Amino acid sequence: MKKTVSVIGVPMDLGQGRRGVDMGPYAIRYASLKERIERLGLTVNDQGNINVPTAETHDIDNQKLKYLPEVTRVSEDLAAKVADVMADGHFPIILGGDHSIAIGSIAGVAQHVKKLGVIWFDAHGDMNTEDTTPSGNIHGMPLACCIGIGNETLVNIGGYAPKLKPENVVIVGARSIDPEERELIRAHNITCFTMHEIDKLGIAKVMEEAIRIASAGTDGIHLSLDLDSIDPDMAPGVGTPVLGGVTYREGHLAMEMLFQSDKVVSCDLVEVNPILDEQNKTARTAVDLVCSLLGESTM
Ligand code: 4U7
Ligand code: MN
Ligand code: MN
Ligand code: MN
Repeated sequence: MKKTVSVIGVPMDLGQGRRGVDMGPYAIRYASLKERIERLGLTVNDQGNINVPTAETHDIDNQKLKYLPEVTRVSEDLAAKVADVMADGHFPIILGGDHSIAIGSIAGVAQHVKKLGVIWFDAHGDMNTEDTTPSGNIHGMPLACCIGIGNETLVNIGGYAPKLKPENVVIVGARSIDPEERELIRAHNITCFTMHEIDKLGIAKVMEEAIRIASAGTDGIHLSLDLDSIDPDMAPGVGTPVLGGVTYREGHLAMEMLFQSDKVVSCDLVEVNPILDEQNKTARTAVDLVCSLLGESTM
C-alpha cells in the first residue's frame, strides 16, 4: 500500500438527471475522510476539486449523450490530474460526483498502470453506449467507454484507447441491468457477479474470484465503487437506489479482501447525493468502506 493518498473531488452532476450529486465530494470530506485515513498512518493530500460547469449554464445538445462536451472537458482535466498524482507515487481517491467521472479517472490511472484490472462495484452495469442508452445519461456508460466501445470522444479520453481489457473487468453487486446492456456484457465476456451469485456463493468466494480475474496478467486493480451497490438501508443517498444490495458487512469484507490482496492502486467513490441522503449516512458508509480498503481493521 502506498503511503500517501491523494484526494481529488469531482463535483460532477452532468452525467445523470438528479441534482445534488455534485455535493458528493463535500459530503464525503465532511464525513471525516481525511482524519479517518490519517488514523491509519497514511498521509492525505487533498487536491481540492476539479472544475465542473454548472448545469444551468449549458444546454443539452444531444439527447443520447447529455452534456457530452462538458463531460469530455472534465474527463480530460481529471485524467491529467490523476496521472499527475500517480506519477508522484500516490494512491488517488476520486470523489464523485456521478459515475461518468470514472471515464477520466481510469484514463489517468491506466496511463501509469498499463495493464490495469477493474472491479466495478455497482447495482448497474454502466455498459450502455449512445446506441443502447435508455436515458442518454453518461453515468450509465463509463465502463463501456473504458473497454473501448461507444462514443469515440469518450472512448479516447486521455488520447488513447482502450483503457481496459474486458477479461480483467469484474462487475460486483449488479441487480439492475438493461436488456441491451446485458447483451454487451455477454458479447465482451465481462465477468458479472450479480446479487444472485453473492447470495448463492457468499461475498468471500465472489471477491476471491473477482480479485483473481482482475489481477490475472495485470499490474494493479482500480476499484470503482458506486455507492448504489450497497443496500439502500446503509446507502440511501444515491440517485438510482435499488433494493436488495450488498450489506454493510459484505461491503466491509469485500474491501478487507481487496486490502489483503495488495493489488489496488486507486479508487473512485461515486454517486453520493447528500440531498437524497439521511444525515450524511451514505457518505459515512463510503468513508467506512474506503478505510477498510486502506487497511483499517477491528483488532
Ligand atoms: B450508475 C441506466 F437506464 N442503466 O443507463 C441508464 F437504468 O452510475 C441507469 O450505475 C444507469 O448509477 C445508472 O441510465 C448509472 C438506466
Ligand atoms: Mn455506476
Ligand atoms: Mn449504479
Ligand atoms: Mn471497518
